Amino acid sequence: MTTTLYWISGSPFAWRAMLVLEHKGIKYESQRLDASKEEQKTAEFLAINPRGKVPALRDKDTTIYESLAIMEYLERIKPEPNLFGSSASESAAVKQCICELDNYTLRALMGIVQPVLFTDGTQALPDMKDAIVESHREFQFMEDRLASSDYLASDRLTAADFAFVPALEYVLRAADKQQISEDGFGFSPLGERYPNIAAWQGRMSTIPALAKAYPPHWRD
Ligand SMILES: N[C@@H](CCC(=O)N[C@@H](CS)C(=O)NCC(=O)O)C(=O)O
Repeated sequence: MTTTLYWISGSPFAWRAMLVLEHKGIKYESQRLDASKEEQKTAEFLAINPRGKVPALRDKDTTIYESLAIMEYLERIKPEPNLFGSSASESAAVKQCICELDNYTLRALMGIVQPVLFTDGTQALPDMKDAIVESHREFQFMEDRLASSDYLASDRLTAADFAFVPALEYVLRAADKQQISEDGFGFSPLGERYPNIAAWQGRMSTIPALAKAYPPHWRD
């Protein structure tokens, strides 16, 4: 085995890299790191990613970090099934969508996910107001896009769809913490406000890679 993925269960960035590995059927060795033991900050791992973050990928003599770089590398070493577009405009649409997700959508969603899932939950709901408004704006972008296309960046599955899966799962997980928000922050049930995203989620759920890359600690 020459390809190794370093990941932390539940990391949305590692999750998308694993989705691409699984979907392309690339054999890889799984190196799961335990964030509670700060295994991503050991000297051994810092030699792989000096930023001490996952995902990181090793393939023969190549070491890469940053999920977008990893996904694109995987596309280059195994071009099929194509996930990064087969024309200049389709490739640009895929990258544009992933950049939007990383620069706007994930940032907005973290304003909900972080206090709900990663703190003791005592942060007052009013403090999250801006993040909720911003997150809905981002979801509306996705909703509108999915009104005219079955997938986010093209009329077929691309890496952009895999990049959005973890973000959606996170916000739904936070939304289902009913003791904090009775209306699931307006995200749950998803189909009520965002029928196109819910339909997309249904299509995505049939892809075998999704079950394979689902965070193991969320299964329990
Ligand atoms: N821009 C990076 C983000 C990577 C990232 O933030 N990873 C987080 C997990 S989601 C991490 O490893 N955090 C551990 C830490 O910072 O100690 C990418 O796309 O790969």
